[in-house]
Amino acid sequence: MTAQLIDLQPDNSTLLEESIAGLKANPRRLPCKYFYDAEGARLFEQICELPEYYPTRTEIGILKRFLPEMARLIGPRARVVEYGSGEGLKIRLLLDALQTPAAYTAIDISREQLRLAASQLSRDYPEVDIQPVCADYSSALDLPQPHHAFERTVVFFPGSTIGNFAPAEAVAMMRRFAALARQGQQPGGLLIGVDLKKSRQRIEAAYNDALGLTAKFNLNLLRRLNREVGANFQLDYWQHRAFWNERQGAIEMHLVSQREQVVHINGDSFSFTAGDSVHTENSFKYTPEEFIALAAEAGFRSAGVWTDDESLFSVHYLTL
Ligand code: AVI
Repeated sequence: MTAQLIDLQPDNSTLLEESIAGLKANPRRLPCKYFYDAEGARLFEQICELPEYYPTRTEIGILKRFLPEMARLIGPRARVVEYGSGEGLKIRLLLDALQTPAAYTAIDISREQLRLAASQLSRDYPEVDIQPVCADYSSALDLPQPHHAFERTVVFFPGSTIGNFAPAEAVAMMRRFAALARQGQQPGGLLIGVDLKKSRQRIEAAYNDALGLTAKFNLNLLRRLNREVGANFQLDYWQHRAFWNERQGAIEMHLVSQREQVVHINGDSFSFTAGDSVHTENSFKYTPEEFIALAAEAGFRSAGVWTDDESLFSVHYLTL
């Protein structure tokens, strides 16, 4: 049976309002969740394949190696809720490892990609209740209850997307995960991928790839604002910049104005001089200890941490 998509996707007025508020703020910013229109989602998939972008392949390696152990800790008849399900590749590894998974709720902001991934999963896992929900998950969501009985709820948040939230927002989000993980007959947990701190050189290379795909991904945000809310950004007047901010423990992505210019969006005008920047993304990295301390603020305790041989990436299982 094809899974019925629940559409809670915000409309363009939210994109417009949040972008204008961000461009009026000091320092100027644009929300990174808006990277993922159809083109942005496609570019992100390509970034994940790049030799410099180590997180995806390293996390998949950790999952393939340690999932039997993770699945034992999770237990049988789980309902899995994934935030930012994307192409739906990692969930297959998890569903294959779990003992009789009951339900899978996939939440993503990219509607078409979600629809496709959910229909393929419904075909390949007919015994699992697949529930696609198209939504911006950065604030609280009313999720559907599964049709199948389940024992515990496990939140799956791979890819180090938690790093795209500032630490205080990450704690607020994990508090919502904790509330969700309490649903079911038994307390559940959070299986989460977290990128590790490492050399500046290695991190900066991952966000400044030789093919320029990350630059395209960053600039695509301006293309989206032009198309969807009638902005008039000249793409060749902007340049991608990504650097490691040691004090923050985050890689920062910016779009830097290459000249003096005025941009119009829906009756508002924004003036930029050469060198002015718009902050588009943070990607926080944590040591295992730092992340365990952060998760503790949300009520979680560590039940296991797995890393690769080079200590590039970590996967945590946290319980209540
Ligand atoms: C989705 N997120 C974890 C990616 C990251 O690494 O922060 C997004 C990304 N930005 C640039 N490259 C990839």
